Order: sequence, then C-alpha cells, then structure tokens
Amino acid sequence: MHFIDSTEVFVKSGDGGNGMVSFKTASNKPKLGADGGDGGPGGNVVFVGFGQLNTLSHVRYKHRFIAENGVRGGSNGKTGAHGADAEIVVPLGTEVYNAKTGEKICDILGDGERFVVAKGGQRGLGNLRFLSSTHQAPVEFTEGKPGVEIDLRLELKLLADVGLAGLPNAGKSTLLSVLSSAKPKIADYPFTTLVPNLGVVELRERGEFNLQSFVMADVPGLIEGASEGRGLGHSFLRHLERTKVIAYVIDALPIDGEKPEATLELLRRELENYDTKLSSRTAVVILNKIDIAMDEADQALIQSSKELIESAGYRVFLVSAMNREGLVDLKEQLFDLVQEEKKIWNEMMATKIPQHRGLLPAELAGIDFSGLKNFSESFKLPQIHAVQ
Ligand SMILES: Nc1nc2c(ncn2[C@@H]2O[C@H](COP(=O)(O)OP(=O)(O)OP(=O)(O)O)[C@@H](O)[C@H]2O)c(=O)[nH]1
Ligand SMILES: [Mg+2]
Repeated sequence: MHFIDSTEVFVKSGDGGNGMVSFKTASNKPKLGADGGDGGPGGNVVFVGFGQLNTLSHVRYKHRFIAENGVRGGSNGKTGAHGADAEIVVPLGTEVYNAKTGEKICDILGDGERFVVAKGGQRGLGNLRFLSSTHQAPVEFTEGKPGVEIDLRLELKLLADVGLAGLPNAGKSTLLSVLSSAKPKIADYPFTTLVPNLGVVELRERGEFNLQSFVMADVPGLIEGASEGRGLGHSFLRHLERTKVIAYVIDALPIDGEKPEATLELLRRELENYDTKLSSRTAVVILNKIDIAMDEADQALIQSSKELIESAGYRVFLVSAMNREGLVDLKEQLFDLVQEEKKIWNEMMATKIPQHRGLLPAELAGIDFSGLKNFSESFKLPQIHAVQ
C-alpha cells in the first residue's frame, strides 16, 4: 500500500551578480585606480524538512520557487550582496526527482534537514581583481554565472502516524471518517474494510499555522487467530509496523459477554503473535459507541472497564464516533503522543543522515513561514491516491 501525495514544482537558483568596472576618481584625474568589486553569488534553492507537515499541498499551491539574484559589485571595492535562498519546506519523507529525467535527487528525512537542490550562480569578478603592477587600469570584469532551472517532481509516501486496530465492526472506519476527510466504506457487517485507508487528521484549533496534523490509518478488522491467517489474515498488520502509535478501537459495552478488557487482551495478543515489536508500541485505547449506554448500569460498566484498562497502563478515551463525542480531546492527545514519538524517531534519524547534508535545527527557527501562513487560510487536503 502506498499512499502518494505528489506535485511538480519549478525551481530556479539566483544568477550570480556581475563584477563591477569602476575607477577611483578625483576631479582632475579621472582614472586613479581600479576599484570595481565582485558581484554577490546567486541564492540557492533549498529543501528544508519540517516534521509538523504531513502534506505537499502548500507546495502545490505555490508551485514556483525562485531564489534571488546576486547583486552587482559596487565601486570602492564593494562586494554585491548574496541573493537570498528560496526555501521549500516539506514534510519528512519527501522524495525529490528531476521531473524530466526521473532521476532521484534526494529524500528529506530529518527535521530541520537542508538540502541544496539548485546552487546559486557564481559571482562575477570586478576589475579590481585584474589590477596588477603592469596592468594599472584594467577594464576587465567577469559576469556572474546564471542560476540553474529545474523542473522537480516531489513525492510523499504518507506513513500513518496512528494505526487503528480493532475487531470488525468496532467503528474504526467511522472514526477515521469523522476525524479526517477520508471517506472509507462504513457498514454494520464485519470485514467492511478490506484494504487500509489513510486520512489526515487536522487540529484546526491549534497552532499559528493551523498546520498541525497527523496521519491516521484504518486497517481491516482483526479477529482471534488473525496472526495465523484467520479472517483476513495478518498481511495488513504490516501497515501498522511503521505507525508511531497504535489506537485499539473497542466497543465500550460488552458484545456477546465479551468485555472491553478481554477484547483488548485478544487484540494485543494478535499483534504480539504477528510481531512482538507491535504489541510493545505506544498504544492507547478508544472505547467507542458510548452512545449505546442505556442506563446507569451501562455507564457503570463502561467506567469499570475504563479503570481496569487504565490500571494496565493505557490511556483510555470514551467516544462516540457516530455522535462525534469525545473527539477533540482524542485528536489533541493523539497529536501530542505522535509528536513525542516523532521526536524520539528524529533523534534516531539524526545519527543516520549523511554528514554532508547536515542537520541544522537552529536554522529552522529562522525559516520564513509567511508563505505557509497565507496558504493556511486556504488549506486544502491533498489528493491522496492509493496505489496497490
Ligand atoms: N451506535 C454507534 N454505532 C457506531 C459508532 N461507530 C460506528 N458505529 C457503527 O458500527 C458499524 C461498523 O462501523 P465501521 O466503521 O464500518 O466499523 P469497522 O471497525 O471499520 O469495521 P470493519 O471494517 O469491518 O473492520 C456501523 O454500522 C457504524 O455505523 C458509534 O459511535 N455508535
Ligand atoms: Mg472498516
């Protein structure tokens, strides 16, 4: 399963500034000596990884990234200013290709990682550089080199941050549909979901850029014995392998006498049988369908399951996906958990990223996000197409 968000952009690095031809002057001596300075180098086009982003929509929206040209050299030996870089801020996991040749240029993996995709043109030299004892009044200079133009294709393979695991019919797809703009099939029979669905869950209420979001995957229902191939088997469990947080979705009230705590144990065992790493992943429990509770006895039953599961060390959320109850708290806490897990992941990645690229989190603070800010007002969800 690959869920791909992709877009094309045009980039151009800045031209180098020309060297200056200039002479010191005095009123009676027009050419005292060469003093033309060098031009400034053109700005680079730089990709910057930013862990808070999950889509390429803002890049699609802007579409052309052009760095500034270097400034021409001045008189008095003054060097022209550097052209400013153009920065393309992208989510982690973005792959960058040359759109014409298909050649892969880089992938951006680290938070704050910077990769120069088009280097600015070299500076031109001023006539001061050509001054020598035998060549007192040089008129030579060089032009700045032009910048580079490239059409790039960006691809983001969306990885789920949160994976929903639960029995068939627990309401996983319903949850995904109310938390994101994904439209998975929902029905009151088991095994409605046959392939995993992904959705981007946005926290509109939070953050300056309104861009805080995470990716959630709804996977097909699990049953006892799934890890040995029963039901739909376990092939789709591999989609949970790279999620940062697993959210067990369980009916809040017992079904056929099976209490939520027993269901949780069943699900946990299935994940463990598939891969012990999965069952030890950070996990929370979502007790869904609380709207079904008819009376105080039902409420008490839910409460006691919640406490039991909490005492086993899980964070528990009481929600009704259908009535959209308890969802704000759920998505905010999931977001925070994902951030914590990403931080740990990024620290691990920092040691793995090739040195020449460098990780410069300090520079991240200096990034100009004004483009993103404007864009966030018209934030559109990515077109996500599933490629089987
Ligand atoms: N009463 C109530 N019903 C719900 C709630 N959430 C989901 N349902 C219903 O439960 C049934 C199953 O929902 P799905 O979202 O398809 O469940 P699923 O976990 O994705 O099921 P599979 O894809 O088969 O694994 C549907 O009839 C939903 O309308 C809820 O909060 N309350
Ligand atoms: Mg489903």
